[in-house]
Amino acid sequence: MATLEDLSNLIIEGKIKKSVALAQQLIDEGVKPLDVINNGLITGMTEVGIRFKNNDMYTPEVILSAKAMEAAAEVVTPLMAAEELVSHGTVLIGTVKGDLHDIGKNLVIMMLKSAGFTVIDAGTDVSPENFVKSARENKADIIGMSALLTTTMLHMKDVVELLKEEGLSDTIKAIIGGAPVSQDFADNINADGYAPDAVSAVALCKKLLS
Ligand code: B1M
Repeated sequence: MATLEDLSNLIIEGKIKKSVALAQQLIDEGVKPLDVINNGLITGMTEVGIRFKNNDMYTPEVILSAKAMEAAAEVVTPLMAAEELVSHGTVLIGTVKGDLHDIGKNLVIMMLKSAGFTVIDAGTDVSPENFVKSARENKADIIGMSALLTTTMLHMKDVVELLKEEGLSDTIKAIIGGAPVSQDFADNINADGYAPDAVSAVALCKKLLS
């Protein structure tokens, strides 16, 4: 019988087709979608993050793992809607202008979705204007910004300032994350919060909207 641990291992190995097939098999066998995400996909991707940090995995392997995770998540996420999760609020999330790194952002999205948030993925290379426009259009409660480059993280400040200029700072919170940013940086640019990882991002969004 297939297990969630088998799925985690397939994610770590970056086996895209097998991950999709096993996610479907687990669902067919009655495993809850949220369990597949939390204890299969995220467990696998968390291990990938640890191995990557320790130089036991390299970029191409991380990308394959992320692709496997995303493909398997596509099988599972629509079923979560069927479980009628009550939304905790709407988070618009994207990678900032000039930045194409999206593996971490996608992990944060998965975690937020599995925790019951409505998430709008603004994609990568998102300009400050588009962050604010899209947040307004989608009635987002929170804008989440991800940056992996020391050059692009500076655009986070532009989003915070634009929100203020447009009188939206009280209604739309701005939070940041990504390897080069920190709580100090968040304080400096007057962001409403910083999260070092995907799990903390969920806790932060819950705190801001409670
Ligand atoms: Co690039 N890259 N990269 N890269 N890349 C880094 C970031 C770098 C540190 C590598 C290095 O030099 N050691 C370096 C940045 C140096 C710097 O600015 N200090 C770098 C560089 C220089 C570049 C290019 C400029 C290289 C070049 O072309 N010369 C180029 C830039 C392209 C661009 O964006 N314009 C580039 C390109 C690429 C690839 C396309 C090859 C690929 C990205 C593929 C993709 O994302 N689809 C890539 C990758 C994979 C990396 C590394 C190796 C891995 C990043 C990653 O995915 N980590 C990275 C090296 C490193 O990080 N040590 C590197 C795994 C991921 C799970 O972690 O994204 O940190 P992370 O997300 C975490 C947390 O940070 C947090 O939660 C996540 C999960 O726990 N988090 C949030 C992230 N966003 C959050 C938002 C939140 C809350 C938490 O709230 C909103």
